[in-house]
Amino acid sequence: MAETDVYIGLGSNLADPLSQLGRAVSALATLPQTRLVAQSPFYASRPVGPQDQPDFINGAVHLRTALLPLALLDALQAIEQAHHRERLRRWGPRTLDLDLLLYDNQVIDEERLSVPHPELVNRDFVLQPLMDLVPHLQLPDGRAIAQLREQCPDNNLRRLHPEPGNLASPGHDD
Ligand code: A4P
Ligand code: MG
Repeated sequence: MAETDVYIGLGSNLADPLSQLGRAVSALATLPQTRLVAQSPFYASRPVGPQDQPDFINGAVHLRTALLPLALLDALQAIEQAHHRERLRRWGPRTLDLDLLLYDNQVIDEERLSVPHPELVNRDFVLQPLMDLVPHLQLPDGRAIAQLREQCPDNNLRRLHPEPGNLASPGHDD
C-alpha cells in the first residue's frame, strides 16, 4: 500500500478543548489505511478572528495514510461532525476543527480543498506544532517552517501539554 506523509492541524475552543483534542487524536489514529506517526504538544493561544470567544487549544499530528486527499478530508469532516461541530460563523468558536495542513509535497487547489492550508504561514499555533513534529519541515515551495515561525504574528502561544521539559515520546516512526 503506497503511504503518504500528511500533517493535520487540530483546534478547539469549546466544551473542554483538551479532551476534544485528545479524542480527536484517537479518532485520527484509527482511520482506515492510516497510522499515527507522532503527535505534537498542545498549545493555548489568543483567537485569530473574532475576539469575543475563548482562547483556542491547538496541536498537530503526523499521519501516514493511503487515503487520497479528498477521502482524507471526508474523514476529517466526519470526525468533526462526531464532535458536534456546527458551522456558525467564519473563524468563530468551534468544538473541533481539523485542517489538512500538508499532504506530502502536493499543492492542491480545488473547490473543497486547498493544500498547503492557506492560513498555515500566518499562524504560530500551526507552525510551532509542525516544527515540534519535524524541525526541518519545508513547504512544497521550499520555504522552511522554522523561518516562517520566526516571522509570523504573535498570538500569545503557551505550551500546555505536555509541559515544557516533559515531552513524551509521541510514538513510533518506522
Ligand atoms: N477546506 C479547504 N482547504 C481545507 C484544508 N486544507 N483543510 C474547506 C480543511 N478544510 C479545507 O472549513 C471550511 C471549508 O474549508 C471546508 O468545508 C473545506 O471544504 P471550516 O473549518 O468548516 O470553516 P471555517 O472554520 O469557518 O473557516 P476556515 O477558513 O477553515 O477557518 P480556519 O482557518 O480553520 O480558522 N484562532 C486560534 N488561536 N486557533 C485556531 O485554531 N481557528 C480558526 C478557524 C480561527 N481562529 C483561530 C483558530
Ligand atoms: Mg477549518
